Amino acid sequence: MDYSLLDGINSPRDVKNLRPEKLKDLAEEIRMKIIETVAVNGGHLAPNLGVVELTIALHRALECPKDKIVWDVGHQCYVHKLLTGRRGQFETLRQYGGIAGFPKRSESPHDVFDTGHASNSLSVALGLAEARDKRGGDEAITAVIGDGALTGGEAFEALNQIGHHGTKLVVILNDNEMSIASNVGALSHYLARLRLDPVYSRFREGVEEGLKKIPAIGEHLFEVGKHVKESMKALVVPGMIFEELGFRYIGPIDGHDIEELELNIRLASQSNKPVVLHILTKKGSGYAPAELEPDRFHGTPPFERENGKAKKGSDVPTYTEVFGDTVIELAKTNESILAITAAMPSGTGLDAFAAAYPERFYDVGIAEQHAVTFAAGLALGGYLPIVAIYSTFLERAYDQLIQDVCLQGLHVVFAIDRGGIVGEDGPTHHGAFDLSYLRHIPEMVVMAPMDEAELRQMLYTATNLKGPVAIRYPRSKGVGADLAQPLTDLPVGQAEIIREGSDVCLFAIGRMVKNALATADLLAGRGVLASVVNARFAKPLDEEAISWAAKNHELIVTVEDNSVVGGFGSGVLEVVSSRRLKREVLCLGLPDEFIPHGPIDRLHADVGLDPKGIASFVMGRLDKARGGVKEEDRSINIVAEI
Ligand SMILES: Cc1ncc(C[n+]2csc(CCOP(=O)(O)OP(=O)(O)O)c2C)c(N)n1
Repeated sequence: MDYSLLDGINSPRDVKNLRPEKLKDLAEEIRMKIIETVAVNGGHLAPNLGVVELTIALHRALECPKDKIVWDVGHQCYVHKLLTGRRGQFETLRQYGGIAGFPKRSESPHDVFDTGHASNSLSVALGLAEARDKRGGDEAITAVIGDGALTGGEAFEALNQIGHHGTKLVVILNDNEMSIASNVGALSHYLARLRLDPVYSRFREGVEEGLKKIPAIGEHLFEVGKHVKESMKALVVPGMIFEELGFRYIGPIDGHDIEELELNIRLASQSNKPVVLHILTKKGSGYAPAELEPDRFHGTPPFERENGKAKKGSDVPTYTEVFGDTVIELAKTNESILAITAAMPSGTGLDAFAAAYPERFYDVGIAEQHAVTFAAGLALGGYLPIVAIYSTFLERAYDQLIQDVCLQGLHVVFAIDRGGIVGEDGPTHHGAFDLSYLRHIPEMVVMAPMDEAELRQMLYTATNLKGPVAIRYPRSKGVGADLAQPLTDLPVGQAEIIREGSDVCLFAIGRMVKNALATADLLAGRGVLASVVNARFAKPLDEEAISWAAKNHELIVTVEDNSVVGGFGSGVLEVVSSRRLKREVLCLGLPDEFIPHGPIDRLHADVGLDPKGIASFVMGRLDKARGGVKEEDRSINIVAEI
């Protein structure tokens, strides 16, 4: 591929210096570069292909980094990265040690805010704009938000305050009618009407003149007064919702026309009021497979560039797939089951359920807080809601978990996908905290399966309990476990001893059980006999099993793919302390820092959660306890010893 134009872009200044007739070719080169790179590294393809022209226009119209662009979610920042001095590193996108797939302030002064979670760009932009005004600055502040992210409550909260203050800033509403899947909600219908009805556009200029011309009504209308006039205007003025909230509305305009975009961004930036610039784009634009399947190419693993086909992996199902299939199986016999997603039907595996039981499925938009409280209402009304949300996004709904579900002991099942390290999406997406933020909530039962077969049993068990239940599982293929076992209830709060030794007890939870078993093999090779316990429950903890471990081993080692602070291991320490068990405990988990992006196995190895790392921690601790320190003590993760 010829990248002669892109190769000359080292900063936004070079984009400005390009002759307008060259811009289409630049857009083409950018598209090719992104397709080529994402086909190898995986990443957010379709959102980026949709904003190529927008990003070029932004960097021509604005003076970055003095002017600020805040990208909502940030998954669409690849073009921005290419145009702001990171072209040379672009091939390292999302790779270990390479540039991130999201904006990172540490990477470039052009990245204004570290993002990954949706719907917060307007709040950030307002903060920046208010700070500018207080300081007496004159930089332009622009937020770019998708129609999907606009369904998030935080965005509404910010619109409300921006309109109140009338702060000068620009909101670019990138409307492609898609969240990850098709966008949902009443606002989305409103935007669709703006898109489609040419009457709106015709009336935009000089609406009052237009109204006056309506025979018999027009003239009269303007005498009746402002109130009626405004409500009539609402019928015909595009973007009236935004106008009513205190914004100027411009649009809808073609989001793939660089010249028109540039002109309108300049215009919007000159306004003294907040402006919503509504642009229409196509997700996946310029790459046929992504245009056809924007959902699949929203975030994609590596694929064949020529035809977009997925690269063949193993046939073992993912935890997500097993969850999706099991919910369908359970719903067949349990008619009270309803399923809820917050804008992630395929990501959570609920797309198959949605197809099988459309009337029992809810996509509430990017609205995790609402999803949880909505589930509380459904539970109150006699249904059994299963709320499937990624660990990292459920952080949004912490208050709702406590107040609206657990405080009232409601039977809501939380299927928490992407628990633990997730890989290339990095720190905004790692599910590092769920065991910590769930474990201390009264009433909550918290489980984590050691394999995909146990996930099925846990889901079944959860549907038979009475109060709030959470099951957290990782983003990965299963281990190839037998999925044909009949569904049976697991005894709540009971761990499972799966290997018995006499020196060390490895007390592991979730996918770390597999690593603990491999560690036990490594330790055996060094003459150390290890027991392995599959904890199953982070709450309630199996106190008897912990007592057994304390009585029969020199050392208890807890292993979890969760922050070591306040996690499962902390719970074990609490039991050891409250039962006065007098046994040394080594807690291994994710260290008290944000973990970068990279392959899951590599990141686990970095923090010592691979079998080699765990064995090394154990040997270090045993050697110390036994007198001679033979190995370097790498136990950075120890939070306490008893
Ligand atoms: C709080 C939160 N929930 C869910 C997600 C997952 N997510 C990432 S992008 C996205 C859809 C965004 O749609 P839109 O804003 O329209 O942007 P587009 O990808 O269409 O450009 C979702 C649901 C997230 N990043 N943050």
